[in-house]
This record gives sequence, C-alpha cells and structure tokens, in this order.
Amino acid sequence: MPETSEERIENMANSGAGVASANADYGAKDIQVLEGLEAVRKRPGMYIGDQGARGLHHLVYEVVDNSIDEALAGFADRIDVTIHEDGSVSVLDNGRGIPTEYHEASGKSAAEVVMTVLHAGGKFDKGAYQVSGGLHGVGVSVVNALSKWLELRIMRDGGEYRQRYERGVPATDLSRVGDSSEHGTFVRFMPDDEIFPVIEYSADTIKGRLRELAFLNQGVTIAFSDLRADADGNIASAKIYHYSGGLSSFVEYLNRGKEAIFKPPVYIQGARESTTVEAALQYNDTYIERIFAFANLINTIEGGTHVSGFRTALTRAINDEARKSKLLKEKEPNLSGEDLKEGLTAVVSVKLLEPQFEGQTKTKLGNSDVKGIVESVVYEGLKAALEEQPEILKPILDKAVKARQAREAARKARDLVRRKSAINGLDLPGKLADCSNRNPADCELYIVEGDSAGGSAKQGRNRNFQAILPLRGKILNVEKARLDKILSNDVIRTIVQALGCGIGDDYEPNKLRYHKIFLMADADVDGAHIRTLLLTLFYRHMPKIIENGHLFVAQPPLYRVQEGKKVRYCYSEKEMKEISAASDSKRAHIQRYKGLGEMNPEQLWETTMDPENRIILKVEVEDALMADELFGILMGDAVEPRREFIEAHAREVRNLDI
Ligand code: 0RA
Repeated sequence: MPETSEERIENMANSGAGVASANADYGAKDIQVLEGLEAVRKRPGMYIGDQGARGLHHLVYEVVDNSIDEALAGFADRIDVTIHEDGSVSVLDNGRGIPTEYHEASGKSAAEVVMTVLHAGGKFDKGAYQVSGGLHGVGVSVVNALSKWLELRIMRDGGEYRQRYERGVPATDLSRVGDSSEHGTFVRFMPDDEIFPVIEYSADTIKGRLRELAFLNQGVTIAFSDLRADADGNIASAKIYHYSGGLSSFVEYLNRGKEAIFKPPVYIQGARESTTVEAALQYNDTYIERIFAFANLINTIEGGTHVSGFRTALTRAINDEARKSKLLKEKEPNLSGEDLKEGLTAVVSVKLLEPQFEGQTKTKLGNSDVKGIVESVVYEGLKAALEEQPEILKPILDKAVKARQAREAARKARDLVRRKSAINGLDLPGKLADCSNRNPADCELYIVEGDSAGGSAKQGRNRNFQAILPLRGKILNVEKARLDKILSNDVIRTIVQALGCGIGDDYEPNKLRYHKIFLMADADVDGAHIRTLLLTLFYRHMPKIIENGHLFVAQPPLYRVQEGKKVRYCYSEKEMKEISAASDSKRAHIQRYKGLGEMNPEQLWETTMDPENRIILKVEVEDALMADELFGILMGDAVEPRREFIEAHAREVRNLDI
C-alpha cells in the first residue's frame, strides 16, 4: 500500500532529522535543524564537492534533480531554469508541489521540513520515488543552507504559498498568498558569498547538463533562460530542450556531422527487478568509440559495471547473429570486442536503487550485479533488433572486419616502434633531454613547441627532475586517423616513446616515466592549434593520463612589465592593466610576449617552469560530453559546427589571437 503524503512526511521528519519521537519538544528540534545547517555551512565540500565553480553549479543541479524526480515519478513534464539579472538562479517545475500541510510531529510545515532538514527531500523515500536522480542525494536543504537567501513558492491545492529563508533559516512563515489553479514548485536562490568566493554561473555549463537531462528523460521539456545582460546589453540566451526520441536522439546528436552507417539508432530497453536499463547505439564512419554511460542520470565518466555489461552483450549478440545469418563463416574467428569498437556511438542509462560510485572522481559504477543485468537486457534487445532489421548487420560486420585488419597493421607498427627503441638501448627518442632522477613520481616532462623554445627550456630547466622534448613537424590530427596511421607519425611516435607507457590498448600506467606532463606552446593561434592536437591525442588514445591527473598546460606569461629595476610578469591582460594602472610612473615598460622564443632560459625558468612560481593548469575532463564535442568540432570534418563554435567563443579566443 502506498503511504499517504502525511505518513511520508512523518517518516521524513523522524528519520531525516534524527527526531526521537513525535512528542519531542520544538526547541530541541529547532536546535537540531540549526546544527544540521551549520554542519553544511562549515563543511560545504562534504555535501557539494567544493566551494569553487563545481560546487556552485552543483547547487543548481541539486534543485533541478528534485524537479527531475517529480518528472520520473510521472507528475512533472516541464522545468524552467533561469539565471536572473542579480546572478541568482530559479527552478520552476509543474510537479505536485512540495506538501504544505502543517505537520504536528515536527511543529512546522512539511515544506519547511523539506527545506531545512538534511535528506528530507523525499529522496530516501522509496515509496514516493522508485529511483532518485540526485548525485549525492543531499537534498534541497543543502542548497538552502548555502544560500544567502532562498525564495520558495508552491502551487498546490488551489493556492499559492510562499516562504523566504536566509542562510537556511526561515525569514518568514510559509503562508498562502492567493489562489492558484497551477501545481508545482518554484525555488529561487542566491548562493552565499560567505561560502562561495566567486558567484558567476556559466550558461554553457548549465545548458550542457540540462540538455543531457532532457535527452535522458524523454519527453520532459527543460527551458533555460539567462537574463543577465552581456557587455553589449543583449540578453545572452534562451533555449528549450525537449527530445521525444530520448536516448536515440542523444546518439543522433552525438553523431551529427558524421556519416551513420545505419539509421535510425538501435534502441533497447528493459528491466530486471528494480533496475532499469536503456541503451541506444549507432555506428558512424569514424574510428573512435564513444560510450556515454549514466547511472541514475549521473554521467559515469570512469565507466563501470554497466559499461562492461554493455560491451559483452554487444559482442555476443553481433557474433551470434552473424553466425546465424552465415555472414560469419564457420572457420572464421569471432569478432572481438576491440573489432566492434571502431565508430561505435552509444548511450547507456541505468537506474538502480543503491548506486555505488567508485574511482578517482566517484564516477565509476561499482554495483557488481548491474553487469549481468545490463548484459542480459542489451543482449536480448540487440538480438531482437537485428532480427527485425537484418539489413543493419552487414555494414556493422564489414566495418568490424576492416577494423580487425587495421588493428593487425597497428600491432605491427607498434612492434616496430618497440623494436626501434630496443636498438637505442633505452626506449627513448634522440631529441629528448631526459632528467637524471629515475622516480616517475618526481619527474616532469615538458613537451615544447619548436626547437628554439625547446633550446631555452633545456638551458633553463632543473635537469634533476625536468625533461624536455622539443617538437618539430606536423602533428597528425588523430581525430581522423586509425591507430596504425597515428603511430606512423614521427611526432606522435616520439611522444609515445618518451612517455614509455604505450598507447591505445597497450597503455600501461606503471610504465609512465613522468607523473607531470606539461604542454608548452606559444600563446598564439598556431600554439593553440598544436595544444589542441596534443590534447586530442591524449584524450582519445591515452585518456588514463588525463583521468589520473598527469597532464598540465604550462602558462607562460603574456606580458613583462618593467618599472625601473622592478620586473613583473602578467599572465592575463586584466592583470597587466591592473598593474600598469597602479604604477605611478609612466615609464613602466610593457613587453608583450608573442612566443616562448622571446624569453631567455632564465626568464622561462622563472615564469613558467619553476615549481615555486609557475602557474599551471591541470587538464581535467569533468564533462566528457563537452570535451568530446569540443574535440569533434575543432578537429572533425564538418566545417559548419566548427565555424559556429568559433563564432560563439570568439570572445575567449581573442586573447590568444594576436
Ligand atoms: C516531498 C514530497 C513530495 C514532493 C516533493 C517533496 C517535491 C519536492 C520538490 C523540489 C522541487 N520540486 C519538487 N516537487 C516535489 C510528494 C508530494 C505529494 O505526495 O503530493
């Protein structure tokens, strides 16, 4: 029997707040609520990850997740997210509205319990929701605790109710302000500047997540508006995300600008007990495999049991069907998982009751039973789809057979690289100026564009732990080539040899010779291009190096400002303007560095390589989808998306382009 909402709220109040009994006195409970909020404000990181941009955006996702839960439960189909002029954010949904009834056991309205008691949002209440979408399931009370103010509006039972909070504490009672024929919840909040040093929402980041949620929740409409004026006084953006095709639309979106080898994507759906599985897949004419996997709507960048189950099922189903239809002859060997990777684009989404997230960034699904469940659902579904549309099997097999042959060739190319290194004695390229330290954890490799900058870096470095690899020549665009061709490129081979850890399927993390790898290129268009090519190489073929936090972008200064004997380096235009405005003499001499080559070895060490002074940027793939898009657009074939991207980001690119 489903609980009534009253019972549910009572459960929430009792379990969530740790309130011992319905008769506990109000004062004690209020103190507990305050202690709860205080705990969140004291250690925000425990609840939202950090106090930087990530945590700031997490606040929005937390509120949106609550609305998505209403949609998953079948009560809402529209969510409006707005960044307001003052920088606050609101989320409106057309769900049931948070219950407003006075709740005797807690001495406050149910809504106030939801807003002030940790974990009381209904998320842990499996009777109300089969599955929760919340990342940590921390609940909207955490957002409330970390907001300077929060305004709540509820449309329910013919009325509209409002309440205001300040730093999590009610500033007004919940009161009925008028009639309303609507139903739903509106939450507007201003992140607290006592908690967040920078309060500036990125429309692109929020839009990326909203689009993803719209794909994953077929039929839900998510509207986004950014009411902040830009520098020219224009309203920046408004966007509506709605995909009636769900995961199939997601795969089509990922494959846009690429040639699909069959249309539309195969869609698979099923459930085993309380776990649901959805997947869509399509092959395109590239050589890259992309599997985007989600668990309870969270992007599991590090993969996990759902991804393993998917791969196994794909390989099994295709081989079985190929044998059955005699497209694969008796004496031919089975196609391997590797053979079937090339050109695969897939999205896998599972929903389960108690997800276990593991790995470096807690984005790897660990539940062991999920592997078998996904495998079984996808195997059945894919077999059925291939029987229903036998015409898609042949192009998949043709592609896989070609991939197998190419992999053979790649293996030979890799062996050749190995053999060549063996002749050198060590696995090291001649151009590498290695460091003397042999402990990878202490060692740094600077991959430097151009021989002259490479020369300065060699002279300027600390040769104990810093190695220099100067690059000259064209770097192959790995987005458009197979591994065998990639490995025949001199520059790439040199890099792979210097790193020592292999590439692609051969990657061996313990053989990595440097735990810090710096890409160092000029701050101009060519430099940006080379950096992107190198980033693409790492992202597509040695992603573990990025995941494990080994890859950095060196930040050489853009300006040198000299005033008398005093010299300062500036790493941004803003910094340079501030410094030159603050200098009282007009004799300050400003030099703009156009390239690394303009710095002498000493300056290069001082500004860019000295661990005490340098500014470095760690390469992180927080948003795999955005990264994939970026590389696909910057390096892919389609011209139109690239032009659009560059136009949309012209402002950010301008600094690089002088
Ligand atoms: C607790 C119980 C119910 C709904 C909600 C919370 C709820 C929370 C949020 C947050 C944003 N939008 C929301 N919509 C609903 C169940 C209500 C019922 O049984 O009527």
